[in-house]
Parts: sequence; structure tokens; C-alpha cells
Amino acid sequence: MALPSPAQGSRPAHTGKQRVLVSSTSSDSHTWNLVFLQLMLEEMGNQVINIGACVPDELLIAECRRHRPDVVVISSVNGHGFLDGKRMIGRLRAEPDLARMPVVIGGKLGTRGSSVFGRHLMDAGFDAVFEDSAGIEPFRSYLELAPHAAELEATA
Ligand code: B12
Repeated sequence: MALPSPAQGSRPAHTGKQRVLVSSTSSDSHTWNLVFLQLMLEEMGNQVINIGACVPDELLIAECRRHRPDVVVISSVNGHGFLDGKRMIGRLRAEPDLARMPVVIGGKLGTRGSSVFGRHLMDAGFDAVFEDSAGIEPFRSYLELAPHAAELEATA
């Protein structure tokens, strides 16, 4: 069976070692998903700031300002990820200094199975959406491959 491909837009500003901020959504108390992502991202050579579960939107915004990560990775598995994520990204994109920060979301984003949330979440402002059913490889590729257009310009 063909797996759904993740919805993807822009990418982090450079490849190689990146500063990655990992967070859950305001309602989601699951933590092993965050631990998994942190370990995998560190294994890939990135520096990870994991701000944990049940993160209110205001705290996420404050931590983005404090750490200025290369990419923000939102994880949710409790079934409210679609609704929480849509609200969260709307608030973040409304802040002028965070409007272009790369932000992706993934996990079990709803209770109706996968591949129905990607386009809506991209339209709401996420740069990429990785639904659980597609596995972890598309996310690894997103981080590892295809440097950002700005980097290509800079090295041209
Ligand atoms: C352990 C567990 C709990 C524990 C959590 C303990 C803890 N400290 O984390 C407890 C008992 C507290 C719990 C509570 C609840 N849970 Co729970 N829980 C689970 C369980 C059994 C395992 C989750 C886990 O740790 N997996 C291990 C980690 C490593 O994997 P993962 O979470 O699946 O994440 C993987 C992928 O999703 C993906 N991924 C995740 N995020 C991201 C992000 C990106 C960017 C990418 C690329 C990939 C990615 O990568 C990970 C590795 O493959 C799952 C069922 C299951 N077997 O998956 C249910 C499950 C997640 N829970 C569920 C539910 C509904 C709840 C509750 C709402 C139950 C309730 N009515 O109270 C509450 C949530 C409360 C809240 N406020 O969030 C549902 C979610 C349903 C849905 N999404 O459709 C599940 C799927 C069970 C089910 N089949 O119904 N839960």
C-alpha cells in the first residue's frame, strides 16, 4: 500500500548541525514521542532543546524568541494535534519576528486516521506536516537533504 507523502514547504536555513526546538502542544501530555525525537535528532548531529509536554502557545512563542532555533518540531499523538496545531501556528505566525521561522508538525494528529490533515495544517502556516503513518524517513530526509534556497544563493 502506498504511504501518504508528507506535505512540505520551506526547509530549515541550513543543513548539518542545527539548533532544533522540540515541543508538544498545549493539551498533549505524552512524552515518549518527544524523547524519541530528541534522541533521533541528537543522533543526527543536531543540538536539541526539548521544552516538553503540555506547552501553552505563549510559552512556545517565548521559547522561540529565547532560543532562535533553526527549526521548530511540534509533536502530538493524543488526537488533538490538528486543532491545537492550527491554533498554535496561527498565533506564532501572527508575531512578525516569528512569521518565517521554519516550523513542522508530526505524529498522530487526529482521531480520523492520517493523510487528512497535511494540507490544512500547511495552509494554516506549518512548513511541513509528517503524519505517523508515513514513518520517520520523510522527516529525516527533510532535515538532511535539499538545502534552503538562501543557502544555495549564498554558495553560488
Ligand atoms: C503511553 C501512552 C499514554 C501514557 C503517556 C505516558 C507518557 N509519559 O508519555 C498516558 C497513560 C499518560 C496516556 C494518556 C492519554 N492517551 Co495515550 N497512549 C500511550 C500509548 C500506549 C503509547 C504512546 C508512546 O509512548 N509511544 C512511544 C512513542 C516513542 O511513539 P509515538 O508516541 O507513537 O510517536 C511516534 C510517532 O507518532 C512519530 N511522531 C510523533 N511525533 C512526531 C513528530 C514529528 C515531526 C515526526 C516526524 C514524527 C512524530 O514518531 C514516534 C516514533 O515512531 C499510545 C498507543 C500506542 N500504542 O501508540 C496511546 C495513545 C497515543 N493515547 C491516546 C489517548 C487518546 C490518550 C488520552 C487522551 C486518553 C484519555 N482519555 O485520557 C490521554 C492523553 C492525555 C493528554 N492530555 O494528552 C490515543 C491517541 C488517539 C489518536 N491520536 O487517535 C493512543 C494512540 C491510544 C489509542 N489507540 O487510542 N497515554
